[in-house]
Amino acid sequence: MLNCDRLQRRKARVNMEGALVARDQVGIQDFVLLDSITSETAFLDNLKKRFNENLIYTYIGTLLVSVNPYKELGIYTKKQMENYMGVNFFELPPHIYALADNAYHTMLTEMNNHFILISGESGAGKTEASKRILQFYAVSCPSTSLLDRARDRMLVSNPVLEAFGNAKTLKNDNSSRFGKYMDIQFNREGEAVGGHILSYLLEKSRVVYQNHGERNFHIFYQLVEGGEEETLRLLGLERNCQHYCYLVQVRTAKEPSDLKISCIPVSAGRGAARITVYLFGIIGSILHLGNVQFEADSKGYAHPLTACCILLQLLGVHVQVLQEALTFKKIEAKTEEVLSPFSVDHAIYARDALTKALYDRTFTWLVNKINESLENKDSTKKTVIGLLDIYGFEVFYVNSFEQFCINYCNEKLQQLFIQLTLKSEQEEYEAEDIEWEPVQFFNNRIICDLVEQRHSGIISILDEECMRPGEATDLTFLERLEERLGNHPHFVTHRLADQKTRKTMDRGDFRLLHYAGEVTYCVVGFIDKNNDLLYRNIKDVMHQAKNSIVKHCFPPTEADSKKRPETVATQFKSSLMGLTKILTAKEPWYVRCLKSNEDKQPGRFDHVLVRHQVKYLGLMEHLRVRRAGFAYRRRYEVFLHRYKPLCPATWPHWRGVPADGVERILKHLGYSEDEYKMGRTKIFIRHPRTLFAIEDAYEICKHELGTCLFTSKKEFV
Ligand code: AOV
Ligand code: MG
Repeated sequence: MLNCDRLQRRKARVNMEGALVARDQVGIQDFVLLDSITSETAFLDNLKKRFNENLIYTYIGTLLVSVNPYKELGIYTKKQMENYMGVNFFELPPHIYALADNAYHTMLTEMNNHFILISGESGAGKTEASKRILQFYAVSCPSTSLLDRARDRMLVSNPVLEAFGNAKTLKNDNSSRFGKYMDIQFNREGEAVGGHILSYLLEKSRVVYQNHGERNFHIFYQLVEGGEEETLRLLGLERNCQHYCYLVQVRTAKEPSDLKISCIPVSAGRGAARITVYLFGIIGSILHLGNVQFEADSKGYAHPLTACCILLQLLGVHVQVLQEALTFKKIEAKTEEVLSPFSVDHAIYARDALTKALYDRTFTWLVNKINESLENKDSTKKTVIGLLDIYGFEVFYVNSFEQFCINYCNEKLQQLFIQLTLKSEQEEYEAEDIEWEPVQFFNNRIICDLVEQRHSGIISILDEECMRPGEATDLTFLERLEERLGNHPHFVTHRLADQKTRKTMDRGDFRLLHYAGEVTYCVVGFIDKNNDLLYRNIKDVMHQAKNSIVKHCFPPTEADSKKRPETVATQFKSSLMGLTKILTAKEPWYVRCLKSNEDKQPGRFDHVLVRHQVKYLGLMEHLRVRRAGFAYRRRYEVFLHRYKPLCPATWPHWRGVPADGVERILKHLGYSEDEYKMGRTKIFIRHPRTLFAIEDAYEICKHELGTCLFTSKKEFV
């Protein structure tokens, strides 16, 4: 429900100017409203013109396009937030706050769930956008001191997860290396009362290896360079990143993420200090583990060069037993256990597998811990706004399993966007007999199928190879791909490279023609990373740990756990299907982030780069559908039920068919026939401004008549 102050402001505006379209005078702020932009060139010119004036936001209807300025613009102040509170889209220049505010008010009016899909390639500004939205809700939503805690926890969870889940890559100094979906829960009064975070596939290989010019997760540097003396002493760490194999990188200047950590990053309630000690104990022990080296004896078997006694203190594991687990594999024969010694390479592999598992499981533990602190146990009805901020599409010089998963995730989100906007929109017009000139678009379903289809997709083929331990290698996997997918229009191997993309490639590569561009993947490591094996005796040692987080992260291995665990890619595929389900049950809002240039240069607009993104994100198609289409549609009954007080003929009862009642209301409000269309079961309204004007009239009418006259609550279903 709108509060009175908000209503007064709205009313004043409506009285003065109707639903006026405000202009910021530079270019066009909503591509839909002005018909002069039909070509891609005009579209780009408009974006550029605005960008040059520091106007980074432009609408396509209710979709927000954002171009990364790579500089502070001073547009996220408290004053700005206040300006946008309770304001309809077109009354002020486009802003992320306008979108956040409209999602919020629609949620409260319609009492249903929403989500904001923030997409764009790596470095385009998704994480920044998601933070701005969260901050906006923290400031704009009503709150009581009791609720402040829930709100504050939501805000502090962000830097904590960024510390553990973000890292510098060649594309972005603060790149998200995990996918994040956060539900913000609101009560009927619009107060933020709780939240829940789902995280998706952390790029854990980064803990043990980073490409040249990239870094490990921020938390390691924050600890080593920013941790207090006493903390470092307890962890046995030196204040020098170069000392740690997992962090050794050529670094030029201090990175922006080198924040000092002086406070506990987990609001864990009672025992927080102990938990922090355990948490940093794990981070410290990972650095120590990375420095454990092995030497070969005369038979070529691995022996640790140094005993890493500090691990006893930090993890609470028996060092001798751990060292044994890193250098021997336990094989269960019929009656006894046999120890099979590792080579040096094998021992390093086992060590790195442990480190990755330790970090990954600790990250999951952290997300769960944050969720506990955000949980609202109150059983009253809540509605949610979900914020989706994932890792963007990325292409590096060498692309591996991680990029394959990240880019697949982006294909899925593009597919969802297409489903929800271009496809279903057009199908609905057809079903409703609305006259319609179909808009052609590229449907990336074909690429999603190529990756995920059961039995014949890349993930299935990879899983099949993973089922042949000892026989399958990365190269046999590549052979299977070639045999089974060689003819697919979006799949290229070195044999066919010249014909399909006119670019040669290495024997160990395959190339996918993604919606956002070509990516060449190197198959090395695919089988291993997908299997993600961790030897059982290592798990057992970790389960014995005194460090309670570690113990929790490694539950006892079941004696009869002969069943193969799901592979990484299959788990990821299932989690993305789950995400799609969560999202499709909610009302969507879109933020499409564009990267302005590859060099992170403030204010530079690279025409070619932006044009490419506009193309693959399907923005022109979206504009065409939006412009020719209708911003709003509702079933006649629902529309009539809500707006019948606006017309004497329909208030308090309309006895005829609902469609006629709706038409009476629209005629009474003075709308001409080109502003709406009557479908079979629904009313379609062309411009959002028409809808906003009707909604404003409704709010004023409701205020004047008194809320008691309204059947209220569930006007919208
Ligand atoms: P991403 O989330 O889309 O990439 P970020 O949101 O991390 O990208 O943005 C990258 C960098 O661009 C930020 O660290 C800021 O320096 C700058 N930036 C982005 N948006 C803005 C803005 N609105 N105003 C000023 N600077 C901005 V990735 O997580 O790599 O897919 O995986
Ligand atoms: Mg990000």
